[in-house]
Amino acid sequence: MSFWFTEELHPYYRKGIRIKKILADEQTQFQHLQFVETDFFGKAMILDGIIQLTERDNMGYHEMIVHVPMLAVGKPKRVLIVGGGDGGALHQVLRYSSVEEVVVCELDQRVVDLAREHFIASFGDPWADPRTKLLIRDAFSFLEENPSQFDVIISDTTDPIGMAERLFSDEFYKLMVRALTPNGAASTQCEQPFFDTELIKQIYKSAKALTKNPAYYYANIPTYPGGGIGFMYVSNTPWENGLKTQFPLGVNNYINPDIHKAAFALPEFFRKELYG
Ligand code: SPD
Repeated sequence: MSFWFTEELHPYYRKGIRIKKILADEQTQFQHLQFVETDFFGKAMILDGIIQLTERDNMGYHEMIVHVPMLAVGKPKRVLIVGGGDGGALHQVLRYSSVEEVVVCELDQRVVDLAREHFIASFGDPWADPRTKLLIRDAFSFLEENPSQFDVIISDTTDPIGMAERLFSDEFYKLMVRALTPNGAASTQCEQPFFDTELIKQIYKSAKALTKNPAYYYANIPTYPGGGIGFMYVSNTPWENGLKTQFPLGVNNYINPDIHKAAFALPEFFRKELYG
């Protein structure tokens, strides 16, 4: 027997999916962690009542958050993933033969352990790749203490609630840009144009003060509020550089050259809000 799961991230908006079975349900040191089998979206991971990813629609999120900065840089060698304990972004990063090291800075070991078990069919075991270096710690303090240089930084976070709120602050963007190589690029989970306009404007302002070519782009993900989510591209290197780079070996299920370009086209109300 299946039942409805309803998510309420915003007090004025709800969405629901049907769940067949709860596969894991535990309170970790940091959060309420659930893995479920859904009716339509395959397995899903839910943190504190908010859907983080499903097997069926995560490709829009992970391919876009990873390939846009990676392709812009060309041949990235060192990559940092902030959060990302589910392994979806890591799986995409490892497709690049130029990558020598990927540091994943994830707060919650249980997310990694359970995602490794439940998402093996989708992501394989990217944690076993010798290029992967998992650090179980807070990414903010990691960046404070390690101004070391990464070619690409991917901020694959939860929503700006609780501990994650700092990862959407001007201070975090300063630390992140300090940790990028001069022509490196970052992409960050940057929420929903309808619901989070002011937050996105603030983040764009920070990114604009720190780099020459920031830009906002968007992907369709039915299980996120509003049916999709946006990303902030943060770099001195224009994102358009990536349009000339070949995709890495392996299969894309969301990104293609048209989507790559079109993702940066914004609806007029939001384009005006963001770029004036
Ligand atoms: N409102 C949901 C936002 C989820 C962002 N985090 C996704 C993590 C996938 N690796």
